[in-house]
Amino acid sequence: MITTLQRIAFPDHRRILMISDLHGHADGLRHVLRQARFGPDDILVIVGDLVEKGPQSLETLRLVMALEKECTVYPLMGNVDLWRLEFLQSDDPRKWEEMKHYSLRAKTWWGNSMLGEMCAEIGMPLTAETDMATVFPEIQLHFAPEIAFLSGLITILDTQRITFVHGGIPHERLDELAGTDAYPLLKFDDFYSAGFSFRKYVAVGHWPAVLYSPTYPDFRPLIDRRRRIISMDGACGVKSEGQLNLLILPDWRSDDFSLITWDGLPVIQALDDQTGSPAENARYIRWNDHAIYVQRRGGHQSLILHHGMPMNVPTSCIFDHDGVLSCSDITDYRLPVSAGDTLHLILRLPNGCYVKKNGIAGWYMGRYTRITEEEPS
Ligand SMILES: [Mn+2]
Repeated sequence: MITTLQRIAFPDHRRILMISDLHGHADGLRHVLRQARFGPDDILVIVGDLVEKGPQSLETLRLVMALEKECTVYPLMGNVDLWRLEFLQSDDPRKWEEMKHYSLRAKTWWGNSMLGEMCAEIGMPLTAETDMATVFPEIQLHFAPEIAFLSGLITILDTQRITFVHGGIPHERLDELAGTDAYPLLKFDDFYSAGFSFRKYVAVGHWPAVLYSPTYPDFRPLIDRRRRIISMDGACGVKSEGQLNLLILPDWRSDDFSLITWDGLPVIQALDDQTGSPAENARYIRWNDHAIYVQRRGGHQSLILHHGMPMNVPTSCIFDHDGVLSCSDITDYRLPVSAGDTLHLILRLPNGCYVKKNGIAGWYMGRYTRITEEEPS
């Protein structure tokens, strides 16, 4: 797939809404758009990765296709979207088998897969025994509109003050990038750490912004006004505590970002005040640096060493990662909380709760009341 570049000028006096990495969360997208009162007067840019890692890949595609008909929507290609498109357009039986095996495993990770949803819809549920040579032509026929939609997704959207691309760009000479292989721009891992500065804002998804957090885990978009980078992936679908980040500008000339989020977690209300621990002392184990040594394993909590530093973590966070004892994303940061605060519940231990407050994860040890019920598991 080659890089496609679309240049447009946003009209005056219209809100610009941007979001990325929907990853099969149609309900979450509906929720944030409803919260924002999104309508035909607004502009919505979806910065890639619409499908997989969530329960509603097909529904998400169709929701965006329907929105496109009624509103001004610019959906961009993500690396996962391209991966799916290449499968759906392939005539190579080995690729079909590869996708079948991936999708069967994805079902155990995320409860569903786009291929699984497609097979279910045409009445041929995906199992290890599924004959892809039979199923595949049916899929190509039945899902022709979705395939056409995916193949029309653009790589770079360039506007007056913001350039949108799923992964990142190595420089701002966009005409030179147009026509080159799109994959490096879609799967530009750890883009912010590459250190670039730009004249226009470069707005990306792909790499969860929480991985850039220097201290405690912050799931909100990273907005660097000096280097002009907006990194908005809230890790929805990738992490259980991830969220969709809908960033809103009142007008294309404005720098006044506002944020609406969705994470689907149960909501609680704090009944006690809690003093926060010093942010600079917080330890945050993240997935690209999560090897640990277990010093004392307990029923609920375990004492571990991470880079030689002791830390108490929930025992349920410890797992075997290809033979290396590891810990899923966790911090020891204690959030500053006031009685009455709304918190999103991630994990409950006998002595406290791991929660998110305004997009930041940490511990709350006080009492609380339940506002919304946990989803039945
Ligand atoms: Mn991606």
